[in-house]
Amino acid sequence: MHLHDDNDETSTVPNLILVSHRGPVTFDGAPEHPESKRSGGGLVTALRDLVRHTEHATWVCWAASECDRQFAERGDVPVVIDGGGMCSVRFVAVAPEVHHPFYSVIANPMLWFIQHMLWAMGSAPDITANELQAWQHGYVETNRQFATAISDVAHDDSDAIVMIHDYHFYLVPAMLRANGVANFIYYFVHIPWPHPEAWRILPTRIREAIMQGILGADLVAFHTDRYARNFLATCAEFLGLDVDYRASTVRYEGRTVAVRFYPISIDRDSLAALANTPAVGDHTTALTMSRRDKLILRVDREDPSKNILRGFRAFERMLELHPELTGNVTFLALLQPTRRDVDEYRQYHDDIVHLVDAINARWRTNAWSPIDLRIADNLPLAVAAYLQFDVLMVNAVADGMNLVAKEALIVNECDGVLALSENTGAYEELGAIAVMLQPFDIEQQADGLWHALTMEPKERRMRHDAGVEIVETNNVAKWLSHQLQDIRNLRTQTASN
Ligand code: GDG
Repeated sequence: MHLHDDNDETSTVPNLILVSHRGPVTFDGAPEHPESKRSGGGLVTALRDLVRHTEHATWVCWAASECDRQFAERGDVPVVIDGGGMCSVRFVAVAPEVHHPFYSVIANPMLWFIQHMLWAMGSAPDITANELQAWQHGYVETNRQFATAISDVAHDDSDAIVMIHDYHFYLVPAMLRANGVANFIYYFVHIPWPHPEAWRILPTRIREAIMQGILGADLVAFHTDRYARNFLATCAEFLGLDVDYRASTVRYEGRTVAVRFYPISIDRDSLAALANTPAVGDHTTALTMSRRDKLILRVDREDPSKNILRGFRAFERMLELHPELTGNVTFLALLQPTRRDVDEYRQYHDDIVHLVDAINARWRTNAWSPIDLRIADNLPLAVAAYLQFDVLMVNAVADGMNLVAKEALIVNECDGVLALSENTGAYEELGAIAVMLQPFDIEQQADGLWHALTMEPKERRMRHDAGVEIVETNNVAKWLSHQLQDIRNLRTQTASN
């Protein structure tokens, strides 16, 4: 499988029906005087860029607030996207008793943990009546409600492309077909697709439903070649389907489903604009005062897939091996709270706080604490830290892409070195310029951090410049144009068959 080299513009994007769990905004207050709050995260940012290039987009998403739920009853809401463009948002008001099992039992942790291979399988997960009910009355029901909302939009615009994002809606493509939707259906999975064995955790009928659901799409895509191949292997393993690895297609119910990979990227201009704001300036000044000579940085959601505990242990091991670093290095960890309604995530948060307390208690001096842990949602602070890190640590157990690695390289002004897990999607593009980290090997990570921290200035600069060039070349516009070009080609093929 190869990416295309053509450089199609994204300016002629057909009408889109975008589907993601989180929408571009969420509203607070009364619907007559709503206050909009921009949603965060890499996925929403990339989709907002897509909307900017589209004549007309309807974005179908979850009604996250009371105000969103009231809008859901009134119809589509026009939303202006910063930097230009507009879309209509259609909120889907899923009742809390349906949304909770959908989101907090099945999507997270069950599917997320399977796809990032996080379960400690000797003891977890247990598939009990609770999980089976959460599947039926949470995941299946939420997918059904989304499929109804999407079908309404699609029936009014049969030329529009339906683009469904992430692991929340695996059943929707087949449901759309059952509803008679004839639009082109595109499914993009933002997280890893593991080898087929990983899916054996799920009962047969559930894993088959997931595969049959996704295969309702015309095109299924991932961030990397490896995930796409794993998906094809899963189709063969669980459904016994006829898979063509060379053409990267699978035959299903008389149709050919294309399977592709498009590595997501970032938008340099919007990051540069953010880096120039007064809020980032203030954080930059404060960080310059609080940090020591060397700055190691990590920016992550507080998610077990990000491997935060082993990262701290590796940092501590480096201090043991190189005590001369005492007082001279700061490990700044900016962690965003996430999924706190899931037991595994609350436990992970507690474990992080305890470990950092223990490491700081052991190593601190009167004037220095080695780890500066900040748990907050604060993007301007993250960007301020991007500007000045010496080493960025990304040691994820598994990560679909990891946008932080790309953002931090582009923004950094100190020839910062990327220490990057080999299990991230980003490693396929940036492995050549990064110091590789093996996510389970704490000794190796300690050595890797040390190597990155003590690299000669000339080599730092060379690696950094090469990394920036890679990210600038494989930018978000290219990510979008490759997908749209393939969709155009596949639609033409489908029409002529
Ligand atoms: C999933 C996949 C895939 C950082 N601090 C704050 C904040 N950020 C932004 C970053 C970045 C985004 O959050 C994180 O994106 P990542 O890609 O690193 O990680 P996930 O959130 O796990 O994203 C991942 C991605 O989807 C896209 O496909 O790359 O593999 O797991 O853009 O700048 N955002 C806010 N506050 C912060 O404090 N709002």
